[in-house]
Amino acid sequence: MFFGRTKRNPVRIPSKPVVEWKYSTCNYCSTGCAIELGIGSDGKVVTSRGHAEADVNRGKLCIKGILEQELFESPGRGIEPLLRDTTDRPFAAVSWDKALDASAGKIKAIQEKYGRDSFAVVSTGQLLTEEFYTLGKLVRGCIGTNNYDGNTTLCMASAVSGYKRSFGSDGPPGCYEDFEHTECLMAWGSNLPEQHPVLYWRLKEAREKRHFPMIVIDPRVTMFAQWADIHLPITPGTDTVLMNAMLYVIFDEGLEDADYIAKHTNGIEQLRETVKAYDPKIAQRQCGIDEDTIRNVARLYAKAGASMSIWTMGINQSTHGSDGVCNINNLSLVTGNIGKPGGTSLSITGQCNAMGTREWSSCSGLPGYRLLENAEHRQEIAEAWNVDADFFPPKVGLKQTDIFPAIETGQIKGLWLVATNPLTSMANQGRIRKMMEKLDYLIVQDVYQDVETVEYAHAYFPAAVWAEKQGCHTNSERRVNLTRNALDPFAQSKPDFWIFNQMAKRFDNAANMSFPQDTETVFDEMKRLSVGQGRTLDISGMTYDRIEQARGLQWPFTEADAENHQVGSPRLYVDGKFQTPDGRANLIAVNFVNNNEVPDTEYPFWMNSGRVVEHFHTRTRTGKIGNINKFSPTPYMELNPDAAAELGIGHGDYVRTISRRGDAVVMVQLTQRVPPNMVFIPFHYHDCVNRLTLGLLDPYSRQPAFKQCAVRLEKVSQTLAAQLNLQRRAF
Ligand SMILES: Nc1nc2c(c(=O)[nH]1)N[C@H]1C(S)=C(S)[C@@H](COP(=O)(O)OP(=O)(O)OC[C@H]3O[C@@H](n4cnc5c(=O)[nH]c(N)nc54)[C@H](O)[C@@H]3O)O[C@H]1N2
Ligand SMILES: Nc1nc2c(c(=O)[nH]1)N[C@H]1C(S)=C(S)[C@@H](COP(=O)(O)OP(=O)(O)OC[C@H]3O[C@@H](n4cnc5c(=O)[nH]c(N)nc54)[C@H](O)[C@@H]3O)O[C@H]1N2
Ligand code: SF4
Ligand SMILES: [Mo]
Repeated sequence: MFFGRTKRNPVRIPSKPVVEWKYSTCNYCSTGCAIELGIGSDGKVVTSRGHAEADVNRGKLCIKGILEQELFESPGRGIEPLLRDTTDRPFAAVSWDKALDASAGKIKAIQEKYGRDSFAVVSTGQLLTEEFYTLGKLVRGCIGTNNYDGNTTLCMASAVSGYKRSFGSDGPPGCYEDFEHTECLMAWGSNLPEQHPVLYWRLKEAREKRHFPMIVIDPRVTMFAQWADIHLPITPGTDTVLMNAMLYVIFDEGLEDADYIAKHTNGIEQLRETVKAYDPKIAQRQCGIDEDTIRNVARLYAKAGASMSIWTMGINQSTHGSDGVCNINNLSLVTGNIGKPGGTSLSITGQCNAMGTREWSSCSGLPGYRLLENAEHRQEIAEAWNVDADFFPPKVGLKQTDIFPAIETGQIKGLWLVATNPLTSMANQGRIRKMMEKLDYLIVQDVYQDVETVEYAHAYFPAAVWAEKQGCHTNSERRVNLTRNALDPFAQSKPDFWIFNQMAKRFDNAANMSFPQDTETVFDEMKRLSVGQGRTLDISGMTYDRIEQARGLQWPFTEADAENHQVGSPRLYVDGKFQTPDGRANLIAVNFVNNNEVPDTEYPFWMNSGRVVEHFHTRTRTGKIGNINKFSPTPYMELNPDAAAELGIGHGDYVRTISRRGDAVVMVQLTQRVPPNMVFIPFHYHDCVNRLTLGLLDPYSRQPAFKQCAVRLEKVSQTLAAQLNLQRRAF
């Protein structure tokens, strides 16, 4: 018996003959999946697949990775360089020489008039490592501004700062394989199944083979929380209280690893003293997790043979971000869970190459984790680059979140944005807009010419995207992986690498320096700078071919490792020696001070923000791929049905969301995922959540607390709101 049509035409999938497979690494999240791009007879990419032999993803890709090849010819791509004198005039298309000459001229004129630091550069975590290194050489060695940072300040800065405070150096000490050995996993403020889907799949596989307790700490009932054994719906911003209460229980019940503490750490007395004030009886009232559960979780964690913590933005994007990271490290250290299989403190990175920029971009110092504050380091790099060491500042300059206020106060007059879209991604958009208006000169270098920030640009540089370039990424487990260029750059766009090299030629210092024209030579230069010196970041044994053969190699990877056919180093600090002067890790006592904007009678809801699986950041890429954008083309919020009923708001209604900074009209999706006093809004949409956010800064990392502020909701005319949102839906 047939229903519907009796004569069915079978679905035909057109064959896509592949002439060659090109090796590549996904350019979205930091999981670092290896991709093979299938090139057709016309030289175009016709299909892609996850690399079956890559340890990271073992053939898998998530929805973003599998459709990533559709980006190459997506709408809005930058075709040619654009210039204009003032932002109220239309752009004129110009040659690369003209765009670069004009921009270099403006940079120099601003610096001559207002000082070298009056021109700032803000980059990203999404370029290739060789590009980061070259940009660092250009900015620190030629342009010479100290106001140079990246969007990683919105993202990983607290993890970097916490690692440095605890272990004396940045660098996640664990690896994905730790899932296969751990006996207890705590996930702090991470929604792994949506934000790192293939990594979540690795975790799920490990738990299917051998069950171990999984505890998810998140104020929302995320997909991750739903699959956890224990979900701790913490009061926003109070993770450090919960951690202190766990430490209280661990010390109170003698569950610590006294031997490890004595041999490998400093600061135990202060830590013991500080956590005395966090008896779970008292702490439960602050963090919203009841006393018994705190004790239970502390025991599970401390008694397991190997325990690990992973975390992402629920910790980093907080006024206590850096302290939260130190306290996660404290939990690991006092229980001896560092450097052993399944026992670690692993920050899950965000962007595909946020690690590469941390290692090599010179944003927070000099290449290879060198410090501007260290005269020897300045001298080493000065010699390697052939620059006068006095040209380098002896202290690191402003972070991205301080650069923008410095535009407001007139200290900074010019800005070069590389692969970041701050008009949508920074907190308090209204204020950012005012800041951008004040710039004498703005260069935007982006794959797309329709990104919001271009509205304020004087110059637009069209960049080649991902697999139109060649170079490396480093993922969350320190694995360096390669992208071979599969295609030529679109229209007149150019690889960022080429743009930096061309810009360098226009600065006097470059005459005595070398800017190699291919990324492999740059990689060799980085290798030389990574050798020995006692730092963990050693890539001297890697080559492009070896990386491709191994489908990614984890640093440290020395020449001796290469000769011994090693596959890289899965873990750091295996011997309990840290990167501090005496080789011991620091236990950092952390006190909680409640300095957030919290809900009150006027603004009764917490506003939480973050991501969904189908979109990436400001949607410049995923918003253009129909099969991705269709899942959530409209800005929406998660709202609890009980709260909605009280306000007379229905599913699918538009509401005006108001904070002390601004307002945004957002569609309501009713769900029990959020508690009645919270709304969650994905941050992917322009003119949406970041019109509302406050973005208080962490004192150490300068990272904004995107996850906490207070809002109220108002009903609005549904017809007007629908019209407004229709305009915003599509690019
Ligand atoms: N699909 C997709 N994947 C991505 C990205 C993307 O845009 N889209 N971006 C990449 C990047 S750059 C990053 S940084 C990562 C981010 O990855 P995640 O950090 O996993 O993602 P978020 O949704 O920003 O935040 C995670 C969770 O933090 C919770 N949270 C909020 N406040 C608190 C709190 O006070 N305490 C705790 N414990 N949790 C809290 C939120 O409810 C949210 O569920 O994702 C990467 N992967
Ligand atoms: N409210 C709220 N705000 C947040 C967050 C949050 O959770 N909540 N998360 C924060 C975090 S963790 C992050 S990482 C930031 C991200 O914020 P942004 O960095 O502003 O976001 P993206 O959309 O990734 O911007 C990257 C830009 O680079 C372009 N691009 C891509 N590839 C290339 C390339 O190869 N070359 C060049 N030149 N351009 C390229 C893209 O088109 C895009 O315009 O947002 C932050 N903002
Ligand atoms: S999990 Fe991350 S790296 Fe892997 S395909 Fe998805 S977006 Fe790309
Ligand atoms: Mo991020």
